[in-house]
Amino acid sequence: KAFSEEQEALVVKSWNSMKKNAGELGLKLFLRVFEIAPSAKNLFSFLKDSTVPLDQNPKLKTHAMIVFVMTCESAVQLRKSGKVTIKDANLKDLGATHIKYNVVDEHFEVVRYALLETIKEAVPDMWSPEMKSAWEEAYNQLKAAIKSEMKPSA
Ligand code: HEM
Ligand code: ISQ
Repeated sequence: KAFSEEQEALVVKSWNSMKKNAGELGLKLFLRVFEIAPSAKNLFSFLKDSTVPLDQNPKLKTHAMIVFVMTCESAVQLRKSGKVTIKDANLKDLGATHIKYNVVDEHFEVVRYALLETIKEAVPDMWSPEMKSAWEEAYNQLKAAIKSEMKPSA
């Protein structure tokens, strides 16, 4: 099914309203992920051996923000061309990174769920089933693009 202009608008509109709080949202996204899957903390090199509290970790907020931004960009691409394309070299790096850190399917489910919950709590007045499925579709297509590059290297 095609990604519509309305769906793109729902994603972009909610992100525009959220991005001023991007740091706080990023922290929330991480906390939500670790609430559901505590062991996922060990995947992140900057968290595994860190002695600073999560909310003071400088890398955490920027890392989480990337997930929001990339999902939002996916929505724009989906509407424009019907597919998600990430610049070739970057996509290969992304695939390689996620393979290297042993990210599996279940993790993608956890992050999708946590992302949607975080958005819902950030923009409760805007939230709707349509908004949910727009973000979900953008995320799923982005996930598919990353996973297509997550082939074990020979
Ligand atoms: C690294 C995005 C899903 C765990 C990264 C990086 C980006 C990114 C941009 C940095 C790339 C690099 O350092 O080369 C995304 C997006 C996702 C996604 C857009 C979903 C569509 C996941 C999932 C997990 C995960 C499901 C597992 C919980 C990691 C880890 C790193 C990483 C462990 C390396 C962090 C480090 O430097 O220690 N991700 N990611 N990612 N991601 Fe993801
Ligand atoms: C996946 N990859 C990189 C950073 C992330 C931050 C929060 C949730 C998932 C992530």
